[in-house]
Amino acid sequence: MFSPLRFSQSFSHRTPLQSLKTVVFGLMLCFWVSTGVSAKPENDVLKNNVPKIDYSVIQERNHNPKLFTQGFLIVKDWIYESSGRYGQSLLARYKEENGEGFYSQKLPDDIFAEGLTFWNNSFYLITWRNQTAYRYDEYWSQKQTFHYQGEGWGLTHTATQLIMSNGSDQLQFINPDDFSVEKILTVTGYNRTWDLLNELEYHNGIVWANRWLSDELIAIDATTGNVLGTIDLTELAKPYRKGIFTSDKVANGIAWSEQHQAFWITGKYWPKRYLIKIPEQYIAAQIAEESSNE
Ligand SMILES: [Ca+2]
Repeated sequence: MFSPLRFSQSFSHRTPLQSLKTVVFGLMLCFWVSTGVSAKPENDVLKNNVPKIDYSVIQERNHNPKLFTQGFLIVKDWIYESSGRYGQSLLARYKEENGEGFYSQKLPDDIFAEGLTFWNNSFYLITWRNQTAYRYDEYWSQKQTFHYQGEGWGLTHTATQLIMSNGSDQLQFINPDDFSVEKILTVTGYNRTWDLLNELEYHNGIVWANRWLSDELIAIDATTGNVLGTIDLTELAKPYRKGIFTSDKVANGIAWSEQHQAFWITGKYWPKRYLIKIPEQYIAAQIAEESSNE
């Protein structure tokens, strides 16, 4: 938008009255333009109505910047991660509190590791395009292999099922015994598309999801697929994105900390992880119970 001051200066050879008229006209034009811009179509208003979930960072810790974080979770005070890319994929673990005790186990070169979760004393790992999932015991000894259709992106679990994303707007609920798809939930709400769902974390009736290439964390009702709200991680991600559109260094990784009653979040190649506190209503279990009673 132009400046009324600069506009009047460019006509400085005119009389003071003419210049005043020019300034007044410029100000009116500015007002009209700004009013016009703020009058948004109804759909845009609806988009903006997605509830924004506030958060505060209560701790900050170093994160291994070599990890292309795909799976991110906590088991018994240890953070577990799966790191992606062909030829570089691995499983890693370290202490939640201080990052000490770092240990990693390389995966075969032809595997692009994606989501990781822990259910019934077993780790489950999915792969991007290998259409293969692996079950490991708690010491990462491989115990079982499964095959599935499509791509594998994020993985988490409820008490009875694994939940898997595949880059679309759908969540697949999977039987951990045979990896069969038992239910598919489409994520909907606010007239928006919620595709590119990536890393996941289930807690008390809500599936939390990163969206690829976005710094937006989504809260999804695990019973209905309705979006409950979003957390904007732009401020935390900004130093790593450096304003450049890139598929690297995006926010990816959310892990529930039972000890802190908060979520650790991180991103691909991020040198930091952050413990964020969110409002109690999104931590308690009422949302899923209310939904399932409807
Ligand atoms: Ca997770």
